[in-house]
Amino acid sequence: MSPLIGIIPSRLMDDPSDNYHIRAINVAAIVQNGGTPLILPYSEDPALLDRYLTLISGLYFTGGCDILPDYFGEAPIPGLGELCPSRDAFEIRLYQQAAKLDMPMLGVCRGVQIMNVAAGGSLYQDLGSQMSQALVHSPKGVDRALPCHNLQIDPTSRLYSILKTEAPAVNSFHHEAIKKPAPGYRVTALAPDQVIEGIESTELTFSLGVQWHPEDMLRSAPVFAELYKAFISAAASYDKARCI
Ligand SMILES: [Mn+2]
Repeated sequence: MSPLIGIIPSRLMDDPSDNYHIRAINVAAIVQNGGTPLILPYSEDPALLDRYLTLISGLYFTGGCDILPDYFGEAPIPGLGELCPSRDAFEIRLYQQAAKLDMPMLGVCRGVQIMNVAAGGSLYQDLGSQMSQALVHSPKGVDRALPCHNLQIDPTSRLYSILKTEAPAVNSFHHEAIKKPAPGYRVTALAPDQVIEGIESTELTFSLGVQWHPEDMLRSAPVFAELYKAFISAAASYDKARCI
């Protein structure tokens, strides 16, 4: 049976419409690669979180706004962008509980950043002001499917075994990035300026994330569908093991 994948929507702190947002392309990436999507509204209620975790077999952390630097022990710098503290708190709690269950997790862009922070790592709040040699990682007004920079993928990584390519060209829509990878995670991909573009857990069965947006490139770079297939296949195995 197609595993239920929890997808976390985005929301902005100062949005007067008070809406959740989910890009349809994120839902399509799950559906087209064999998952059943379930969008998870935020909650501080531990009972509701537990209920979510008993329903789903995989967690998909999507893109969105910046992360409260307090979570990695820093004060905000002027380059920090829009925040959503209620999302940060929800995702960190969800990550930590899902990690205890060894539930498969996939993160893209902000998604990999929040996974890293939840697991004890840190971020650059703003590459442009904190990393002098950084290339452009957030080009303005470009098609989201267009590549922006290349990557070097570590051939010994899980990510490489999924994508089977060492130097893909990827899109890039971020100004934050992983600074210190969390304990229990390894770096899997670097941009030419050494910005970390991928990490994966060395302890959990399937917990990995990428800094680019594979969901926007599934037509131009169909190889990125393998990332979703591998994640959803891990979720299917998790679901099967739980039912025994
Ligand atoms: Mn980038």
